[in-house]
Amino acid sequence: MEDKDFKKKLAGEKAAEFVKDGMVVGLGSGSTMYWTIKKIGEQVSEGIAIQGIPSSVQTANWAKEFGIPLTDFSKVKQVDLAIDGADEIDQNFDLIKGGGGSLVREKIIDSAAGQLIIAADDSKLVKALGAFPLPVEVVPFGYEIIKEKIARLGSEPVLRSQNGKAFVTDNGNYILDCLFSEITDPKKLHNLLKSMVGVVETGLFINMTDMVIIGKSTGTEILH
Ligand code: ABF
Repeated sequence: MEDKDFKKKLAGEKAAEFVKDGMVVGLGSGSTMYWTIKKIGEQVSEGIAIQGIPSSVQTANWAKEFGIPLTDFSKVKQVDLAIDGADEIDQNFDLIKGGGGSLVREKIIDSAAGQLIIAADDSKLVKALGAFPLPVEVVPFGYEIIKEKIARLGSEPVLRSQNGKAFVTDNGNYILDCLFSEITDPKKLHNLLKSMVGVVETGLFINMTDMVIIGKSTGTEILH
């Protein structure tokens, strides 16, 4: 296993330790979350009773594979704990997410959670957000107009593609990956983007994170 994957595994598995009997647990997406979901599956097989709310089709598939009972917002209105990954984490624990394309469902779940734990390898810690292109989910109709508007904010948005076609999210939308180099005021940028008609959500997760678990070569570090 590569060093980075090992760190993801450490962080992901550590996060699962915060899952307790009776909880409704928001299940994030991405390769770090694979390890969290697998570990929670082991806890379920040992007898703890939890219900998971998956943030992507991939996560739902992993949860089913590992025997985690799933629920949804037609049955529960509150999430006790959400565990999720990130693409960048700054010193205020503000995040860029959405590299995997699941930002809308992740944000709905993470916002509904009493506690949000982010698990990531140490490469995700940054001084300022922005080196990672900010994913912005947009309605396909007229996305060209939004692309122009975002470009005027000082970015070069790129329509995400997969196998030569536009990437389509679990919600049937497109993603514009917007490189801003350095995001000095994440809240202001998020508000500007959200005010554009056709923008569904941005990958800026501001003031939501309660705890960060970092996987390093030497073990895990918990940041509050
Ligand atoms: C999801 O998975 C995303 O929001 C983020 O893009 C990604 C994290 O990636 P990984 O855990 O695969 O490094 O949580």
